[in-house]
Amino acid sequence: MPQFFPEVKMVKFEGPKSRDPLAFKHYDAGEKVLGKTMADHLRFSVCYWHTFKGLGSDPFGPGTIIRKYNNSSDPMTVAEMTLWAAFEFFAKLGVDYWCFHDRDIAPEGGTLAESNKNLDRIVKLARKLQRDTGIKPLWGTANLFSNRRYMGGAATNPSPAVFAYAAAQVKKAMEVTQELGGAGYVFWGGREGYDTLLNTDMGRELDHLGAFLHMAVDYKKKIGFRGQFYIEPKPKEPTKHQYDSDAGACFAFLQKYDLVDHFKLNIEANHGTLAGHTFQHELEFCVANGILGSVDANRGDLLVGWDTDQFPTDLYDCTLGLYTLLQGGGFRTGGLNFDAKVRRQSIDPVDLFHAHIGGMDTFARALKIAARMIKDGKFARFVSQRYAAWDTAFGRKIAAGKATFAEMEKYTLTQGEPRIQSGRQEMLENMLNAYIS
Ligand code: XUL
Ligand code: CO
Repeated sequence: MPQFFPEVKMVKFEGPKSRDPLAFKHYDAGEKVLGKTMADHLRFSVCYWHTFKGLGSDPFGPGTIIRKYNNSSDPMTVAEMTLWAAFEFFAKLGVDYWCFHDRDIAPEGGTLAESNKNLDRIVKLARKLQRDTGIKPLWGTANLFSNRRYMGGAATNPSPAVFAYAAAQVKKAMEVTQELGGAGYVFWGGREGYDTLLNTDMGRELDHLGAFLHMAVDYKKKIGFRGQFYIEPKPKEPTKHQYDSDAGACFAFLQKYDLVDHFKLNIEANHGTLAGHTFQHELEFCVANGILGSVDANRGDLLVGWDTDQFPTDLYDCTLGLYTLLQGGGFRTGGLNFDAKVRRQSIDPVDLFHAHIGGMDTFARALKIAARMIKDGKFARFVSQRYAAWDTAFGRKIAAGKATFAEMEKYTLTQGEPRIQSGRQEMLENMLNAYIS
């Protein structure tokens, strides 16, 4: 088979002093941190859609990137060559996982049956390449947002026929993910939302989305798929208002429709910031509510208000994210999937390597820093001291729901003005800086 990335050999760990831009300075897959290898903590995954199908198009112009594996007029030949290129890339980078949408890996045909046939052909090749390399899907998903039939949503479309098409597509995508040994399956609400309430029945659409996800849960049981289901929050784009807008909205939805036992969340950093939260906030909310599943690792741009999907290079954000994640017990089925794309001017294949190496090194550094923060326990001690009064008999009684307003009044009348304490934010931020430098 042709080599699609001949300019890059296997990417190796060379340590912080290395000057080779195509070597890891911090990510050493086998190095143990808090008793687990870096590879097991971080569970890196490459996403198929941006890395192999993204060619740099934006609303102002078509793609700028020309790839050798795209060089055929037959879509199935392109699909096969792209898959070969992808596995060469995964292996050279040294990741264990990949993520895909059904329509990323195989072209959509004229009918559902034809699309399924295309998918089956490509999945056969994917199985072979997975066997050769030992690389598996972190998760699979279905593209329910590109085709024009989904312009008004998939599960929340005003037409039940579109709902049915989407369900059929998810059925097949789940089967394929199972066949490839995927550790999970993601539901990102592509166009599940609205552009104007003048044409939208929100209550009905939410009920339909609930019904759709129950059908998926039933089918999962039926075929014995053991992967974890995830919902991926995003507040806007493509619609003005996406229903799964943030972790809080997803949790409320899952509770209302009695789906909490079947789903965890896939938190994407740039979606969190679009929702007006930090990456760490979204993760912390998930940890606090037992719904942390997986991460789409990327970042936005401070000055740009859309989903720029840039590679994660911000050491602060990644450190704080991993600090929360590690305290929440780390990944089980999930991992760090680079849902990120190179910029429009990064037109060379080698740019894909620079991008991923940078993201992996940033998270590896963040992992080591977060592990030191946890080992030292300074931040955790500060927090537990801040809440120490809740560990007295008085505090415990309130927290257990056994106290009354009348008792609170009596306590306050006898004790008088509460003693308050500094939050010490600046001191804590200085402490954090000392770890990061
Ligand atoms: C879109 C997005 C998706 C999901 C998978 O913003 O993040 O690529 O991750 O459908
Ligand atoms: Co994503």
